[in-house]
Amino acid sequence: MAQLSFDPREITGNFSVPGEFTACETINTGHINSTYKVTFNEGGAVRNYLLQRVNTYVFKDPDKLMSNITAVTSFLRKKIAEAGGDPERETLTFLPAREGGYYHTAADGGCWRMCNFVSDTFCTDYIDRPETFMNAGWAFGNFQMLLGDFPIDTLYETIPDFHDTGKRYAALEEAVARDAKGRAAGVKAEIEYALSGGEFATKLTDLIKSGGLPLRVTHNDTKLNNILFDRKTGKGICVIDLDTIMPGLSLYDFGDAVRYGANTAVEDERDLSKVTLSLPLYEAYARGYLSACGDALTPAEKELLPFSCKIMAYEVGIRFLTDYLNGDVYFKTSYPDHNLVRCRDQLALVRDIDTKMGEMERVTRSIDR
Ligand code: GN1
Ligand code: MG
Repeated sequence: MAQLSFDPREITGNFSVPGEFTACETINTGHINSTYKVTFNEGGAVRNYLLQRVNTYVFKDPDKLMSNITAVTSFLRKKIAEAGGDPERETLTFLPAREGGYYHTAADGGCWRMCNFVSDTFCTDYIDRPETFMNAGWAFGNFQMLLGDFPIDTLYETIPDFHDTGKRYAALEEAVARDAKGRAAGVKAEIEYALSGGEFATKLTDLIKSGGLPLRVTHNDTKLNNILFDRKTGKGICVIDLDTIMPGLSLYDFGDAVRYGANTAVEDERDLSKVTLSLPLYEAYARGYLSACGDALTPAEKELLPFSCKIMAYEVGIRFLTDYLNGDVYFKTSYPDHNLVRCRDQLALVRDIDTKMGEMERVTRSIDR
């Protein structure tokens, strides 16, 4: 067992889990929370669970966070059961903490939670074949469909203005002006290009205000690695990382998934010649997504699907740049200029998407006939 900074037996002892703790393994995925697989022996049977330390710098109110998540997962459990599915495998179930509620506050202030570990699934950061990405599109489309009649007003905004690209733009301007770490002079070109996005940064939020786009219950962090795929069938069966479920736009979920999964490079590729938007992958995702929820989308939503990929790549690109300028306080990083590398990658993707916009629009229309 690698060195851990906490005692997993002690932490898991604060939850109602049957059996004896036997092992803890770190799962290195995600830029925000810390995740572990813990194993218990329940009368001779091996039982796995997921244990997570929530990043409370990012999620400042664990009560509201867990209230959103438990409301949504119980709603999903019912829907899945009604449709003849298996709620144990198709959604997350959080374990009650002994102190009440669904999280445990440790002596050092750490916020911990536990949920089921869905067996016989895999989680991936890259696409081996378009079919996997089509299955991802179906999974996030289906997630949105299932939550179509969830009472949206009962959700808390866990991170206010999360996908308000205009506000992300203002935060970048502020970071440039403050230049907390003296890094701005070294990234003038990136700042200049990022600030040239002001002309389209508010396009989606303006449409919300004018009534041109409907608010829906959305996931808001639809990275490929936030889906569990069934090992046997390859289908995307369970959507995970539910922290940012909030009222949002279907376009946030679509664009975010494509900017991550249809990138021909990883999110932190240094060699920008490898960073392009794969049209076959775009098409695969759009097919899967529209097959699950296309009927529920408005014409305006459908028309903006290609643009959503550009704005979501742009938004996260400027978030990485902002965090780089602020001294890497938000995203986990593995080396000193990690956020800058990620920013360059995403802004290169924006440029590439610009050259492919016409083709993406044609592909989208051909699917939605
Ligand atoms: C974060 O936690 P993770 O790695 O799934 C971030 C997303 C970004 C993403 C970029 C709460 O997601 O918004 O798009 O990194 N989540 C939060 O990779 O900020
Ligand atoms: Mg994640």
